[in-house]
Amino acid sequence: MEKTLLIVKPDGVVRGLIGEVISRVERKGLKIVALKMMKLSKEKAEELYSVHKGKPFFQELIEHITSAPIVAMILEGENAIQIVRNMIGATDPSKANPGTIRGDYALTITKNVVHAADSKENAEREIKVIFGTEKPIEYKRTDENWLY
Ligand code: 3AN
Repeated sequence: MEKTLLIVKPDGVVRGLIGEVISRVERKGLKIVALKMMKLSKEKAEELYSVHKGKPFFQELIEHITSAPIVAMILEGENAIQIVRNMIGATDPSKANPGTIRGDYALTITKNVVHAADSKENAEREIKVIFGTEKPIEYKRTDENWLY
């Protein structure tokens, strides 16, 4: 089953939105197979956002993501990557549709509450950065027969 990485960023954690984010993905039917609160080191943050190295907003991005704890989770489900991207909304909250996490809870592009992997390749890479060799936990949701 497809897996993706979703992160509640420091602004989401500090604003008390961890539960809101988790609640949305749970109700959608996605399975949380790993969950972790941590404070990212500068090195890990730069690894996570390596694709943005050299861009004008890189420094600000690293400063923000290391400014307070994050909550990272691995989510499993059919088409999980695209589904979670749809649920978080556009990167720029002023363009994110209402009903999406960023559309409902964010105003600015750096403090946009969540991060989610945007491809299979990035999901695998980002999961390794955050969870290392830690294995996702296998179990069944009671509603699986009604989701699939
Ligand atoms: P997404 O988080 O939607 O995948 P990315 O991966 O393009 O967006 O960007 C990662 C993060 O970098 C964004 N969440 C945002 O905080 C920041 N970012 C992206 N583009 C800009 C920009 N033009 N100005 C400032 N920050 C940006």
